[in-house]
Amino acid sequence: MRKGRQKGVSLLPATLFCDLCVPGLNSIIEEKGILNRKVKILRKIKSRESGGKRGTQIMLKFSELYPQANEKRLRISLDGAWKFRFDPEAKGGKEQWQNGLSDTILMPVPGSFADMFTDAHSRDYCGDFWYETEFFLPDEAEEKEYFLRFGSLTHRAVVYCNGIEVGSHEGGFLPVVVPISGAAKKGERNRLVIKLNNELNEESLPCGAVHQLKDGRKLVKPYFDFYNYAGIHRSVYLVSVPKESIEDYSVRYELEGDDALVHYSVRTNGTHPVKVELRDKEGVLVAEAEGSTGALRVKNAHLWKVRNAYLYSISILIMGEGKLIDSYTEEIGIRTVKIEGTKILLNGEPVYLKGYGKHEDFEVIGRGFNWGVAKRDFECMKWSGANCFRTSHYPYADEWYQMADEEGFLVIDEVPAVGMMRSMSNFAAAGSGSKYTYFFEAPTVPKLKAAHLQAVEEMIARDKNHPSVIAWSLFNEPETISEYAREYFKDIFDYARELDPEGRPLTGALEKTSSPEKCQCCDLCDFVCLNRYYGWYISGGPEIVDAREAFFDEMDRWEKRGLNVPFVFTEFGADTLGMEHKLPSVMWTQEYQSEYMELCFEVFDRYDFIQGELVWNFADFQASEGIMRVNGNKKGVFTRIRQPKDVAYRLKERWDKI
Ligand code: GCB
Repeated sequence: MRKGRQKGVSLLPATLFCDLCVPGLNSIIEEKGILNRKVKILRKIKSRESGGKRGTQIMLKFSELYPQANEKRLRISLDGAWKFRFDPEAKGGKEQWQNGLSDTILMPVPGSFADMFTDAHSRDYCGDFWYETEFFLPDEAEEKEYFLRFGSLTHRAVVYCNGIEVGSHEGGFLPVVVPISGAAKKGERNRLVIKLNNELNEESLPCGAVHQLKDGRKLVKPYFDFYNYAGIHRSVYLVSVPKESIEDYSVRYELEGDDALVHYSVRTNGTHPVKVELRDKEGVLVAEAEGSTGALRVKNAHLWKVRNAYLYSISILIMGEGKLIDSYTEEIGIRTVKIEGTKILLNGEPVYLKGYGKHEDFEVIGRGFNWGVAKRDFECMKWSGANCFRTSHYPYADEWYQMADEEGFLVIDEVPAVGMMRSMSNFAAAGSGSKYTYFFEAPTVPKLKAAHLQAVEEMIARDKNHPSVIAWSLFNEPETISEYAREYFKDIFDYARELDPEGRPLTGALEKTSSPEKCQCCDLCDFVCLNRYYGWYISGGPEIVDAREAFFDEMDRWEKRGLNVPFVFTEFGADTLGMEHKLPSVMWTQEYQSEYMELCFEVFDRYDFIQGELVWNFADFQASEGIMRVNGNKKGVFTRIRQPKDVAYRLKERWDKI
């Protein structure tokens, strides 16, 4: 065993954690091998039926269930001020910083480090950086398994407990769960050190590059249009679960007249029987069943509806010798999602999506999760009459989905597959269709694809039980017109279809080069999402009349292609400075943003197959510096501090009526 490796956990080798989703994944980099291997793994784990007609219970090594405290489980927050240190020379490993950091500063967790600083070098730091804190491991009487659960670690991390490596993870937008039972000491304070890295490359998601500056510093060059915030962005929990525990569950719904069937499937790591109970909002038991798979019949079911959510709570119990061994309780909503022809059906009723593409982005905290900001965002979205948002361009913190469940919001959940075009200004290239590279032909693709499959798997594992999640978005604006792209995405879509127990619709956001004539991937999508900027990147200002023509022309061509699926605009927008006014309008003014929207509305209202409009963006957000951006992207309907621009009132007027 290598020095520093966790003792007594030979069953949990170091590779285990990077290979968290599919054991051995990281070592499989030969492209063809990846999917075959994954499919094989799926077959293996299919032995436990998911209780649904489609979908497989995902066999992540560690439970993705959101941590909770109850009579059998412990959940202790480690959020607060941690120690922090940059490591520009990448000497931390050699100097054994995992045993404790010196010369540290304080850094809030959760939060991005960038905007905490007042100097540019620190803000724009690129490379390794370290965090440290301590935690006390209670000496519980019962034998337990102990884990640390990070909502995310951006973009890659190695976790050490008392100097021992307990896990590592690639990908900055999904939970990282590491076992610490073998490394942490009960009844004592334990040292937790994490090495992070925020570099971008073409083998992991999102894509980008690193540029060497003349003074020796590294500068990150995202191939996407949002600031490359990094750090510990989400809450960190110390978790204990009984030795025999509930690892995962999934649900799927069937409506039968006024009743509903909740098909469930539970995965435990033991042999004791499982019991499932369903309670209504008042806490009244409405159905119960025994067995790790089964169905609960709910008489006169209250359905989870758009902006009118009804949540039941599902309790899963493992019982043994008349005693409770483990339990897990969560809120779920009974609803179905289906695509039929050009309609999106929720509980069998057509729904038109109104809302936003968003970002996790705010002053000072960057991409750090904050309940107050999330609350304000939901209030602003509700005020404007919205019912939906896309988690552009990565899965958000768990708590966003919990709030969406509660508020009856529909979520298009997106993997961090963004920047898949080798360009520093993708957003502009994408809008005009001017730049184009055969990204999926590169030698980096096999590794990238492995990372992509892993992210899809982790996202579906984490979010599958949220009623708010109505669809999975598997990409944002990649090249989709080559045969390579088709081959690449076919595998990604097939894999996602296998994984979701509910078989939710799959989609991805297409940029303009993905035209009706050339796109090779739109038929993989259950509904097509378009990002279009006619009147902004194309024919803006005085040329808006040409934009109108071109926009109608493209939509006529989509109609001709006859895909017979719903289309949703996942992006349309115009940069607008919150203080700028001009009569008559010019680009960047409030007046122009409103005129631009009228053009879009005219197009949306003409075609029946258009079933949704998600404006880009909910709020102004930080992006990399450049001549295209004025201290960030200003396409927000709200300013970065969440105050409405003029156009917000126009959207409200329109959406309140739809
Ligand atoms: C896009 C991208 C988005 C950008 C947006 C823009 O097409 O998907 O990430 O921020 O355009 O504002 O240019």
